[in-house]
Amino acid sequence: DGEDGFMPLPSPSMSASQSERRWGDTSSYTPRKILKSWFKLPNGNWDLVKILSTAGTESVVSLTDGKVLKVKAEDLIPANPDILDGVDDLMQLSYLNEPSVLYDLEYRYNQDIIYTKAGPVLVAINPFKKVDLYGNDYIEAYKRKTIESPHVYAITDTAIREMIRDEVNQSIIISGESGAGKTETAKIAMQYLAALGGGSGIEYEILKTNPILEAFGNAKTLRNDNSSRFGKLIEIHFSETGKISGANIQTFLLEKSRVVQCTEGERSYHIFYQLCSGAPPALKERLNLRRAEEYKYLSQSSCISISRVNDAEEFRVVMEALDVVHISKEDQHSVFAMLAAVLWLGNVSFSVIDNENHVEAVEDEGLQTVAKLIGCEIEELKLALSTRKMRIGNDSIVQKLTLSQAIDTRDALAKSIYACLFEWLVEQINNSLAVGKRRTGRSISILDIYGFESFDRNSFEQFCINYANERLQQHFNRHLFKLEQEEYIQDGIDWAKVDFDDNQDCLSLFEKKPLGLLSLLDEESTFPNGTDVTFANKLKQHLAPNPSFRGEREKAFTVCHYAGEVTYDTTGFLEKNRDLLHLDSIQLLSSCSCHLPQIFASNMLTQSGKSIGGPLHKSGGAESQKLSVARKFKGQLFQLMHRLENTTPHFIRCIKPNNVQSPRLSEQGLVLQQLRCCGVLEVVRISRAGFPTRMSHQKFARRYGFLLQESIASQDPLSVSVAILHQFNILPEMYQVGYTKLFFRTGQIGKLEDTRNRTLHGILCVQSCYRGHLA
Ligand code: AOV
Ligand code: MG
Repeated sequence: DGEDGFMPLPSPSMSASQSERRWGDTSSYTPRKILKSWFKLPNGNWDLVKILSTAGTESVVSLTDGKVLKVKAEDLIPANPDILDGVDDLMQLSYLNEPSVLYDLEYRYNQDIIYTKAGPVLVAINPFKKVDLYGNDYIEAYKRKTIESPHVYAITDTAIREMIRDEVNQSIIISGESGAGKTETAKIAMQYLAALGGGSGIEYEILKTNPILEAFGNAKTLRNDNSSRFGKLIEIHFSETGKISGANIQTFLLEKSRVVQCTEGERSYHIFYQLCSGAPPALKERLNLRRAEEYKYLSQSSCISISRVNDAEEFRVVMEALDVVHISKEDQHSVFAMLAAVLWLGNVSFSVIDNENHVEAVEDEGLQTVAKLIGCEIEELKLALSTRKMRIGNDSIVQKLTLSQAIDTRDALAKSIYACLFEWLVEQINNSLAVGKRRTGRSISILDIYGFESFDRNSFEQFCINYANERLQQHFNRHLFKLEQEEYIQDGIDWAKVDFDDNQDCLSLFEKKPLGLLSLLDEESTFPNGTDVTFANKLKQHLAPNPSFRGEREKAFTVCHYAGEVTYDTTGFLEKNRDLLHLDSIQLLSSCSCHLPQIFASNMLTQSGKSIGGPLHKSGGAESQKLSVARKFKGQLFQLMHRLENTTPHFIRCIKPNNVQSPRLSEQGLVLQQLRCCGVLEVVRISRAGFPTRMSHQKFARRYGFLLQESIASQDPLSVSVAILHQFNILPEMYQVGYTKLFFRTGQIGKLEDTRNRTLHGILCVQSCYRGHLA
């Protein structure tokens, strides 16, 4: 209070919305003394107004366009003095309120400064154009610390230093809505790591995994022309000397429905279009490749090309990258053959053969080419697509399929081949990246998953994606709010608690057993008679009291996510969650003469714990039994969180300034909504009041003790620590001494580190000079 020397006035009643003011320093605000204020215009935008006079509860203000207006004093929100325009860190703002934060971010964004710190979090606003902030000169400058401006390079540099200093693994966790810039940010971080930790050549391989994974795992959606349709954690390993020694990539739930079906205006995976337009003539001929337009899977969404993207050129890049990560030419050829097989499968058609509407696959170019590409007899393929072996009692019978059953079978085969291909490719890449056998156990992991999505129509894929984001948000909350504050209280330092939006309610809605979204989905998926309708009804019946849940008309339901409400349509939920591939299809793949289909089949069988010779199935379906998709995904996410818990996290929040992917356009409402829901503003408030750096007494004494100029009586860590603090003139308000740790405000430990490094460097120089002299 009174940080500007003004007498605090009684708080005005909450008239500007609660959240606009919630963390604003309203109590120290008096419109009479401050000339500039924020006033919300009828169009919802904030205007920086001048206060001309104030009488009672009313003020006369002049708007930026010159108009003069009489307004309620309580509708004015304090603006910061000009000297604080465009500060690097939102923590430095005297008045921390929504319009001031927006103004700061926009002020910087308009000068192409897209990065800003929000306390410990890096905020990155997508420029949607090339900005001159990257490359070797910048990397060098951040390495030498001649630039201080917030940057992905700076946060990555901190991660490297802390990994070495604290001997703790680090993680860089990137979040934000779809299209906000996570994948680009992850690549920028990798670029910096490669530049600093490079030398062995493995860093080059690591960078080349990006074009490969993007080609096979990214696609154009309505939100983002290069949207990641899988989650990725890349763990980069370091040697004792701080050099990259290898890496490992873990991927999460690829959206496989996209292979056979996508919304109007979206595309399937980039690699298909790249292959069709970029394959050299010989390859084209071997795969019997056509133009993308001629494949049903690619033409159905009326979107073949992306503006400013040259698929043929991208294909060249991918082929080169495959060489770099040591995928042999033969394997590459097999990969392309699988892709072509998927495309041709989509063109397989069926004709009705009897009056019970049973069908048979038409023996045309499509069917023939698929058989050739995967290496099986045409007749076998035809059978696998048109019939199903069933076991009833002790008898095995063959059932013919109807058109819709046959199409489902065909599409399921195409999806499985693609998903297996993706997994196999990641495995090959990992084999190649695992060269550094002498592991030190030190690593930096970068997490880039699919961002929160809300479309007009949301299905099972959005359900999984948004659930993952909900988990990640909790990790963020835990670290920045819960753990932070718990630590202060535990260590007995003065601290007033800050509230934050917890998303536990929403997570429980998903995870509670037995009455949560995931459990109910699994339960309904195992009922032979379960349908999307019975599933939706069950949700409404059991989850209605949960504040994060709302039943909708017909088959829909709404979840209140931390990032907003999303209404899901349950159509296809059960089937996508079961994700069954008929045993006939698996058997077909295992009998193929090409090696990839065989590998895929055996992987599928291991996952479902079945062997081919074993019994087929109970009556109903000869399908492989395995974990449901949701269950498996939940398991993966728990494992991921567990891994991240053992690292020091560094958070980057990407913000999407507009919904049309265009440069220079920043919509206040959209930016604000993202800042609000992810808690960035509360983080700033905590950090401003808090002590982000901490070190145990022992560690502090050990690390800086040798810098003491005078010897002290007691050698216990606390006494040594206090002596160091005195010698370096660290002001009392800049630190607190806890029971076990020392807590510092931002920037304090930096001074000590600099002195330590300089001193150590001096000692090393002296030693080597001395040795040189002796020799
Ligand atoms: P996302 O990863 O957050 O979305 P991307 O990283 O794919 O978003 O970014 C979307 C697009 O924004 C990119 O293709 C670039 O055109 C542009 N972009 C983002 N960051 C930058 C930058 N630093 N400089 C220049 N352009 C940028 V999703 O994967 O959809 O959640 O599932
Ligand atoms: Mg992405």
